[in-house]
This record gives sequence, structure tokens and C-alpha cells, in this order.
Amino acid sequence: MTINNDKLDRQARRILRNNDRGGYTVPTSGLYPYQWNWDSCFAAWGFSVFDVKRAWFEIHTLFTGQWDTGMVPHIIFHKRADGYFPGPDVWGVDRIPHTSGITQPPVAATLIRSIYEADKRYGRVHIDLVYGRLVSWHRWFMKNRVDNGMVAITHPWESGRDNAVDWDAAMQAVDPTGVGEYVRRDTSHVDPEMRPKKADYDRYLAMLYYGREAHWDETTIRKGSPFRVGDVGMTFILLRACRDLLHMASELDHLTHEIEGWIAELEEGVKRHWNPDGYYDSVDLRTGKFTGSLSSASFLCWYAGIDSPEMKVKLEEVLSKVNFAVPSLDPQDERFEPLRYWRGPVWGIVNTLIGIGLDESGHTLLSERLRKDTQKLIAEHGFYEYFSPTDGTPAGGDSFTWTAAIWLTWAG
Ligand code: 9WN
Repeated sequence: MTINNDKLDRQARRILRNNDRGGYTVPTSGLYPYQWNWDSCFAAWGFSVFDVKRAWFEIHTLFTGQWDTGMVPHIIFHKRADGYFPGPDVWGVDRIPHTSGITQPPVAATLIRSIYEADKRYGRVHIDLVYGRLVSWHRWFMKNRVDNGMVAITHPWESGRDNAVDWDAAMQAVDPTGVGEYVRRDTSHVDPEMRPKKADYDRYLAMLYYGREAHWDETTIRKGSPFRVGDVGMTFILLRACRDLLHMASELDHLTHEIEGWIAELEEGVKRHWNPDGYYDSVDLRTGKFTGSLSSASFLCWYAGIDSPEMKVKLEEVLSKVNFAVPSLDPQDERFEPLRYWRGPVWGIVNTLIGIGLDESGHTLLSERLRKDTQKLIAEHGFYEYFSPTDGTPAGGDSFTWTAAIWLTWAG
């Protein structure tokens, strides 16, 4: 099949415009009607290719949700919208705009740096405005979420990889009794077989109620929450984001030693993510055990500036077992399900981050394989949320913002 790039470029731009709700972009209409944190950073990056003003607007809107603590929440509920559960009333966060009570992968500093570098003249005033906000978000992570150099998540939604097998064991410690009746909305938009199961959702809600009762106080949550996992994806993403923040600090003439300290601490943490079975893994911080999952997040090492010959071998092995790009879980893992959300499918955004890292580390052939595979999936099946790594079946939401964004910036 020959790929008509112009046509797909136009479609991608149209998706971003159509998902624009006036200053913020929803991940897809219907299924996700609010502003999500990392989706929004990808949206800004996508917009920056053809409308840099709109790109910066997206970033500033995201930061209107930043808490006084520095935390940037995973969802900002700017206006009431139907069709998503749990909405603002469930989170019970008393501020305007309403937000959720947890965070998401901090890709912001990295993507903001890219947007800035593509148009420094226009971006200068904007980067001056957001630099301090990025620093306080990273400082919040370092103070509240970095345990032994590893970034802890307090809810699977924080990882952005909701039902990844990484969380299975830790989720068992969460008691779901007492969550009561509730109506999920996601399964009315897309096939329930492609979404997390009810047993997962019961626990997602139990953890949400725990945080709400603790008034989202990080000290209480750190001490008492049954779920706390050192997420290998988060550690790599924050480490990379700190490197980009350091770069911005030097460029803007700000002090750098605090950020240098964060980088050193996270580099130490990366070592603790090394599972002696031969790959980077998440760690259950309540039990100290490795989670035993070779996932797409394990391959974010290059993105974090860490080269690893062992991981390259693992990557080649995984790629030899699938037809399209890096799946969210090793296909040899018995828990692998090609269409079940984060338990097997290919996600374009994660492949983008892995691809960027591989390319920067000189593994250009591998990076190109990921890019071409992602390109093919989108060109043949559309701008879907995720795809089967085996036969390319598209899944989840259609006309997806971040899939359009990575098409414009990386895959297309
Ligand atoms: C919960 C919006 C978000 C992404 C996440 C993805 C999914 C939400 C959900 O959708 O999570 O945050 O309800 O399933 O897992 O990565 O940011 O696209």
C-alpha cells in the first residue's frame, strides 16, 4: 500500500481541530471529554507543527490545573461534560478548575522543549512563563514520590498504563468491598473486551476513595495506602524530563544544581529497577518485589538516556514475535492479550518515546522499524487509540488526539 501522506496530514490536523474544546484538547470525543495531562502535552506537540500559538495555549491551559503543592493532575475538568466516570464530583477536589487528585507521566518538560526549539523566537516568552511551573511539578515528584530513586505511583491511572500487568500483584492488596454500585461509562463507548475488567475498576475506585478520604494528602497516602509501586515507565520519563529541564535552565540562565541532584537520584533509582532476570521492571514498594513484567515501559531506557545491550537483545526478541511495533507487554508472557488495553496492544505514543530514545542512542534501524510500523498501523487502520501488535486490528477510541499528534511529529 502506498501511503498518501498529504491526505493523512490533513486528517490528523482535522482531528486536533475537532477535538479542540477552546484552549484544551480532549483525547477523543465521547470516551474522554476532558483535558488529560500527558495527552494534552502530545496535543500541543502536534499543534506546534502547524499552529504554534495554539500549542502554547494548550500548555498554559494544562497548568491552570496545577495545585499549590506543584502537582499537575491527570485530568482537568474545565467544563461539565457527560459520558465519563469518575467525573469531578467523585474526585471531590475543591478548586477551580476542578481536577482529579492524582498525576500522570511528566512528558511536559520534554515536549515543551521540542516545541520551544522549533520556534525559539515565539516560544521564549512562553517558556519563561512555564519554566517555574515545571520546576515545581518536578520538585513535587522528588519530594513526595521518589522512593529510593524510583518514582512511585499511588494509583494505576497515574502510570497512564491503567491495567498493565505491572500492577496485578499490588492490586491484590487493595480491598474493593464497599465501593458500592456505580455505572461505568467507558464500556458504553467501546467494546468491554478491550477495556480493564470490573475487578480492576472496583479497585481503581477503592483507591480513589482512599485518596479522597485522606484529602489527597501525600504523607497520609505514602504511609497508609495499600498500593505503591515504583513504576519503571515513570522513573524513565521523569529522568528524561529532568534532563530537558536542566537544558532549559541553562538556556534561561537559572540555577541548575537542584535539577542536577534530581538527575543523580533518579539515575540511582534506575539501577534498582533492574530485575536480575535481565530487564528493567517495576517494583512493588510495599513488598519490595519485582513485578515481573517486561512491558513497553521497560524499553524507555534509551529515552531516559540509558543505553543497555541486554535491553536491545530483549527488544529484538519481542519484535521478532509480533508484526507491528513494540507491544505493551511481552507476547511470550502468559498474561498477554493482544486487544486488552495495556496488556498487549501497541500504543503509538509509547512507540514514539521509545523510538526517539533509540534514535538518539544511535540505534537508528530499530527506531526506524518502530516508526514505519506505527506509520503503517495508522495509514491502514486510522487514528485509533491502540492496535493489535499481531494483526493490526484497531481498538479503543477513534479520531484520537495523540495518535494524530504523533503522526504529525514523528510517525507520518
Ligand atoms: C484514565 C486519556 C487516558 C490516557 C491514559 C489511558 C486512559 C483513562 C481511562 O485514557 O486512561 O486516566 O479512563 O481509561 O490509559 O494513558 O491518558 O487518553
